[in-house]
Amino acid sequence: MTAPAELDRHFREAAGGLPGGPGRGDPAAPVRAGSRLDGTTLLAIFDAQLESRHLDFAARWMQQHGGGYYTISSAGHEGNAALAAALRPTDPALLHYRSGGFYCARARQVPGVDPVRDVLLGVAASADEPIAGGRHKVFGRAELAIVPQTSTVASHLPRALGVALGTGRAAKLGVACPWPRDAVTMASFGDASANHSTAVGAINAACHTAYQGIPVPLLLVCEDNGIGISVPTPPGWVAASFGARPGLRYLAADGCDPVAAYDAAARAAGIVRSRRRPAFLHLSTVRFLGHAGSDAEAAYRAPADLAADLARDPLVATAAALVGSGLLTPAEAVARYDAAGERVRDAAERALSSRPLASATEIMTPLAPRHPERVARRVTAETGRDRATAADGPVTLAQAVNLALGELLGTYPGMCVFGEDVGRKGGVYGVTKGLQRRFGPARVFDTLLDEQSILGVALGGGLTGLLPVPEIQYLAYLHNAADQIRGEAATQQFFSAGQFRNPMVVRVAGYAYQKGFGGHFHNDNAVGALRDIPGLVIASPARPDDAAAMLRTCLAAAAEDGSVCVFLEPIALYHTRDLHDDGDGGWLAAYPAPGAHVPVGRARTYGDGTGLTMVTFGNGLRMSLRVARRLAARGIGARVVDLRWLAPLPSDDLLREARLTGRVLVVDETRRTGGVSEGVVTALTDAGYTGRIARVTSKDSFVPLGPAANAVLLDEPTIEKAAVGLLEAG
Ligand SMILES: Cc1ncc(C[n+]2csc(CCOP(=O)(O)OP(=O)(O)O)c2C)c(N)n1
Ligand SMILES: [Mg+2]
Repeated sequence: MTAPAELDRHFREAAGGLPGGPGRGDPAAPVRAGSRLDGTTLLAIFDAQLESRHLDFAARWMQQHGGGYYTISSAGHEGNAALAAALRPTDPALLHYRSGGFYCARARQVPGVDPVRDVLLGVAASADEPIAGGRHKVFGRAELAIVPQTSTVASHLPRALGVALGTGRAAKLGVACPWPRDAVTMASFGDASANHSTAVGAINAACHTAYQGIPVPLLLVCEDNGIGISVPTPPGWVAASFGARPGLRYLAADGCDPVAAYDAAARAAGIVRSRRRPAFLHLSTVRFLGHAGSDAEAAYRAPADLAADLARDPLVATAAALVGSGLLTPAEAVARYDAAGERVRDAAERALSSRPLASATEIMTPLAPRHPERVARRVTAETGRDRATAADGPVTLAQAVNLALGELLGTYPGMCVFGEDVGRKGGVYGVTKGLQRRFGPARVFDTLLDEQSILGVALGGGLTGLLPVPEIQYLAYLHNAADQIRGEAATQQFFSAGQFRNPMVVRVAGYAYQKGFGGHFHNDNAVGALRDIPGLVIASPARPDDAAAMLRTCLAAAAEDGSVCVFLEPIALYHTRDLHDDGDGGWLAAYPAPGAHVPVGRARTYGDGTGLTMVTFGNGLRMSLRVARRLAARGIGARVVDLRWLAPLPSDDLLREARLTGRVLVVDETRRTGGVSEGVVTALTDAGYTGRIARVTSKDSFVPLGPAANAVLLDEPTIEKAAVGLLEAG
């Protein structure tokens, strides 16, 4: 491995040994014939690169002293400082983890930001670190328009697309956006990451969008060091993959040469800004210090390759450009390097004694803030305004959601409804019918068939001030994009101490019991993948009136608290009209009055029986109510609790209703393992409930096609039998 000491010695020798340049150069003049880069800017780039390099050395030194927790370095990638110089500090940036040069360069463009302190506090995992508050080592800062990223490679690219689309859309809709209308959104990533399906999907979505003439001001930057940890990228692959994509302008440059990198970046940024088309900037770089501090690079890289990389050190190249244009002498270049080193080392000593995160409360405070009173006030204020959409008679679940979406689109100017088939067709089940006609294609639109990109548009849109309501056509299709909710949406406030938020309400059609439309993918009941995501709100309405009221709550919580909400709609109940008997209209309900809402985490109880408490949700509610009537005929009084929220669970309501009977039957249409009932039983036990508990669930199986589905899904006879059994047991 190229060790820090070796890298340090090489720079001193190479920069110090540069042939002297001409007499004093003019800092205002281009540093190279035909280039747009002037001397002052190149000096700023150099200073940023020096800081970044010394930050990498300091991170290792801090680790050795037991006070540093992150050693993935930017060494060899410092050419990205030129990228920052070619962009505006108001251009939103979603950065690769080797972006020290970029960060330090952008910080120089904004008064009051000390990038050295920021980065070192991040390495120290200090609570005083300005963006993540020590929760992760990230490059991010609101003042620098840098949105912090997680460690999942390429997972930020769908979001970047959403930011690029959102900046223009927010301006069009008159919604306040943190970034200007003509901003270029920049996202950088590594060469191996470029192969990740998330990257490929997002880039494809950008091309697909631009191909239709829709503005996509997105600059994609691949920092290609030729390797991903230990696996080489086939030479030429990145260019071959992205060099000739329809709708994507491809530019390449030597990322180790600051002048070439700057000129290419300026050209690319200019194209994106003026034409509102995506561009792919391919910068070749080198990687020093291995993949991370623990990486024994010598095991998989030949000494000759390491030596070849060293000869391309971007810091030496910048020093050479400065010396060659008479802006510095070789000795001055080295002195500047040493001065930066001293500054960084001083700051590193201070960072070692910085304040760590102290408690779970402190860590979790920004995770998912909740202000129920403010949410309630917002619902009342907002929905009181638009009464035009309220229906006269009772409505179905699908109609209620449709009316509520219309009401809320009329209420929140930044709300956008989008997904597969939601626009012209109005959704597979007609839930979004008529909304595009009423609110226009800027607010209600069809997307391409890619759930990761749909969620990415929401993730980025939320950052730009929009209130995204994406639709996932079926619950099964959420799973191939789950990381966009789990790793991205749900972590945004956590990793930015609440400075960035991506409010959204993800509507998902789900659960089983569809008649005549079978198979696993249309009858998925797997909610376990959502229930363990910290901070996520999961709404699971069953009744039409609750659905509308809960959608109001979710939009208000998203607007007020930046909440990430998943709104699970039971497909089988969309058009259900009756409860007990044909024609009884028992599953219809009046559209809720203006201002009515359901607070997050509040259940609803039906009946006042004292024999047992049936705890349920979704299709289970209808089955339980039907069973309760039959039990009543047998002299058994049941009360039925509809949870309505699967996260956070309505624990207080649950405990109260459980204690009223001392016998609880959990009626759970999801699976026995990983399903909702496990959480309900645990919540009751945790709260000190000591009565009886039983549960009935669907089988631990996928749902087969046709009538065979009934063999694995929970049904009413099973519920009834369990209820009777519970009473017989005492
Ligand atoms: C989705 C995902 N899979 C695997 C990893 C583990 N991982 C971290 S970095 C990396 C290599 C990335 O290489 P490249 O994109 O070329 O970036 P470089 O480190 O070379 O700059 C891998 C496999 C990850 N962070 N995320
Ligand atoms: Mg790489």
